[in-house]
Amino acid sequence: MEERAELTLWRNARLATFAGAAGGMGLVDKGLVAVRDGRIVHAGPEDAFNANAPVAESIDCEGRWITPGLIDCHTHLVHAGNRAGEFEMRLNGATYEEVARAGGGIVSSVRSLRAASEAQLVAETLPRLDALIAEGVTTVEIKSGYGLDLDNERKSLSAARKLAERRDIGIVTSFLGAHALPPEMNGDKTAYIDRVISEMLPAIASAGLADAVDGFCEGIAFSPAEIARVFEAAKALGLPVKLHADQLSNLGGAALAAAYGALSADHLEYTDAAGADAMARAGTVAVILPGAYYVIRETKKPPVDLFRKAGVAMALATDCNPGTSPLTSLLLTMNMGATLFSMTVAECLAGVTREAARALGLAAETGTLEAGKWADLAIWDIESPAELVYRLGFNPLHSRIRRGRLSPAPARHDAKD
Ligand code: DI6
Ligand code: FE
Repeated sequence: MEERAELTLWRNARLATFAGAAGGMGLVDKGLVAVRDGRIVHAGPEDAFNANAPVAESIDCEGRWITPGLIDCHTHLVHAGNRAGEFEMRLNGATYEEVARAGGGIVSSVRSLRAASEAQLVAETLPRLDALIAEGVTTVEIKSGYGLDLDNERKSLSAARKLAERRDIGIVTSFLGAHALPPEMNGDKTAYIDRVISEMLPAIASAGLADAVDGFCEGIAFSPAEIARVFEAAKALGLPVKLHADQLSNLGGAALAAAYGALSADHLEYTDAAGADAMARAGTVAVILPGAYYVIRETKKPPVDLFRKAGVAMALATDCNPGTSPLTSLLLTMNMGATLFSMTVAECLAGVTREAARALGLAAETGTLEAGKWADLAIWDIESPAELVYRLGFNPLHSRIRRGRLSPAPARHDAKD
């Protein structure tokens, strides 16, 4: 008889699988998740499951809800120091653009990151990562973009990769060399983009440090033509692209991202109908980032209704960064998505699971409870999925399973272990 690896069962659970018809949560009342070798073999009604292998362990979930492990698909988690001072400037009336033009903003985080060692970056980032993990996050995307030269971008992405050795979590990296112009380039954006394309990107790609290439298309950052050059170079290296698009103005970033078949276009407050249609045709996910909208007191909302009408998938992410979104809670992010942008409970939850996986090109591996995918689960002490979106500042996570294994809860604020 064929030897089969043993099964682990989570039974007597209610499931939000996010499988099946788009838009639905795939709810199952008396559900069971069966796992073998870290992958789901069944996620559905308990009575539709026949164990075809020895059961190593059977866990009674006592009616708790199981969702896919949460996915934060847009973060700048690796950074050094903080910008609370700038926050105070903005409280006194300065705008994000004014702060940036006065030499603050991204460039001040560049100074701090360049001064930090890789080990310091890892140590500084662990408490932020632990805050995400404590809410059931099993996959996190982390961008570079505060190094802005080869050595420092490499250090930043390498620190991101190292986090996966320190915690039980999936880390996906994006090279964001085209985030801001470093001061040593003296305003020469063309020369900097030359450097990104010919020096930084090839070295980072050949070191395997980037899973995707990102850019910031904005008046205070790079033009569509400059971003297009970066995307051409990424394409030539076989790397998928994504874009910070239409955050502060409409430069046609969403359509540009779509033209390159981007995995996602992110922010999108100023995206118009043409941009949304282009994204729909390309299958580019709209990553909505309410933390940044909230912190910079933006008043123009991302066109959620246009995305719905056009059939653009929507994800939600923290955009955790020291300037515009010092946010390390996907639960709060969902509440903001609902309260600020009128996203539904199903949209918010799909936005941090199924659609977030899609935004990272990981839809075949994670993001739903479906046979064949990694057994990345979050188990919750709640009575309905809406509770995950409804509360502010309360964390009902019961346990977190990654690749079929119960993860120990991280020691909060302990970066030294
Ligand atoms: N858009 C943002 O919101 C962040 N980066 C970006 O391209 C801001 C990053 C920062 O201010 O440090
Ligand atoms: Fe961002």
